[in-house]
Amino acid sequence: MERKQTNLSVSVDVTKAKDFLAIIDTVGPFVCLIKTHIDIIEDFDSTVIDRLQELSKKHDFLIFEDRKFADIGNTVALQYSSGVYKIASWAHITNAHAVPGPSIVTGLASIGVPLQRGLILLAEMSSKGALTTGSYTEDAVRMARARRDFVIGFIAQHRMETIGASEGDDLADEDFLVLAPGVGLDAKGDAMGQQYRTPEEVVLACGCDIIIVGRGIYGKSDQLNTESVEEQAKRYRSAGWDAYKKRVSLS
Ligand code: UP6
Repeated sequence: MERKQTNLSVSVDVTKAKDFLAIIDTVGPFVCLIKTHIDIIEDFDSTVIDRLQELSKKHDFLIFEDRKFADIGNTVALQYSSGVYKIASWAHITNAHAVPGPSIVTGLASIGVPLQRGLILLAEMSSKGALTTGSYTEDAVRMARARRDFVIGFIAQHRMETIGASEGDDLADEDFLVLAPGVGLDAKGDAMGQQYRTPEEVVLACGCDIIIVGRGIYGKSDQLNTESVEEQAKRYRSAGWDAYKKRVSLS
């Protein structure tokens, strides 16, 4: 983030490998992290991963597969390491729901720790009516605290620092990242319950570190317009980074 002066992560939710790679090559210079949903690509094969890894080196960004694992430890370890996608072999970061309890982290860590991967826990979701509130969020933070060798942060809508802490907890060296999806400068939501807030709201007012932006960057049209994608990536990058600099200067 510091090296590239950006806290923007672009979520590349498109179904054709050509568009997927074209968007990544266009936004690459402006992001710290590319977020993928690899299982929505219709013409997937292993060359997509080869190219993604080349682009990660070319543009100096990390790869975050938004797999949202949610099963028992043994199953998630298999889903993470094996199958068509072999996520652990190429995604620097992946994420998991806290629903199954600490065993999901144990299962994923058995694969991810030896490969020096990082895990993000979903502590709060952006969608309307999400059940990720109150004691659920607190327990997700406690699960992360118990595995700081692997869990590097949260998907959330607020800073998580003091959440779920008990008196006497040593939080001095705690520095979890908070990644916020549901970020948009032009829309307030979509027709399927997504809710958007501005970079200023999530980073400056709520203390999140990274903004995750999908359709705000590349729109909904079937025709990819890389000039407009580049323009939007620059716009979100400066909105996110300005808010981050303001927050850091206040703290
Ligand atoms: N995402 C959310 N909200 C969450 C967790 N994840 O929107 O709480 C993911 C979605 C999508 C992206 O799966 O890939 O972030 C948001 O895309 P959008 O900016 O186009 O709405």
